[in-house]
Amino acid sequence: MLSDPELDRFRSKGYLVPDYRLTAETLNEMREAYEKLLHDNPTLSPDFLLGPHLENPGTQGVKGSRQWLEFATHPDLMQMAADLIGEDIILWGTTIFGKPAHNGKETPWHQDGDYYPIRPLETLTIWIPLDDVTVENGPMRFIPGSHRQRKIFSHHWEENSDLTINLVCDSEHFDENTSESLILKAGQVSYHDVYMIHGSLANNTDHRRAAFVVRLMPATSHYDHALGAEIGRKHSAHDYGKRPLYLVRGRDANGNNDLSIGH
Ligand SMILES: O=C(O)CCC(=O)C(=O)O
Repeated sequence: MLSDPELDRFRSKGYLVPDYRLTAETLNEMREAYEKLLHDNPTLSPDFLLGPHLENPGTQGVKGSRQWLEFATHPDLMQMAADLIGEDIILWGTTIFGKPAHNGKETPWHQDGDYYPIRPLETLTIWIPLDDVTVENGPMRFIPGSHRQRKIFSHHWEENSDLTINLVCDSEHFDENTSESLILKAGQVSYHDVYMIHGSLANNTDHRRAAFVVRLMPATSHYDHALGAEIGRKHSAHDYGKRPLYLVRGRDANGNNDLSIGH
């Protein structure tokens, strides 16, 4: 599905907004599912909802639905993912960054991979806005090319309740002035590499900017649940020892992925 120039762009910049948009029908289904998710989880902050595709609630206690697994594995999205990371694919996570109107929190500059128990470290993220993204309502911002060294740079912990996550990439590793913002229509999608430095500003507008995020890894890598549990104990992070893996395409090419844990 992806053209050669699109593949080249992904390799050189570390992210790609393909020439593609989900249908209005799919988008409406996602928006309805999101309303239901918010309704079913009234006590949780919509800024960061972990694992909406899971029916067994994790540490955050999100009451999710399998419908999100269906959205995440939409055949077009999977085909583009296969063009980028190969035919063997495991889905290991989803999140919704809801950025509600008026007080949608900032996501500070970071790389995704810092805590991931995946060796070799690989993950392709699909970022799917449910609302139009404008300059004002907290678009994703990428530092193009920051993925090229295949390195996780140093991060520090910032205790600040106005942030969606608290691990922040140290500023000496990038120049914010080189950042590119994703101004997208709802239903467009973006793919980014695990080493990409990225973030998004707060949303103080009258309009929500929710985005559904899908984490995929090439099944040539190993999602190590034991390492995930260790990381989880150290950082009280996000169920990494119990995450169910979904082989969504091809085979477990690595051979060590446990596809039974957490289901
Ligand atoms: O949606 C956002 O504002 C942040 C998303 C993000 O950091 C990610 O998808 O890795």
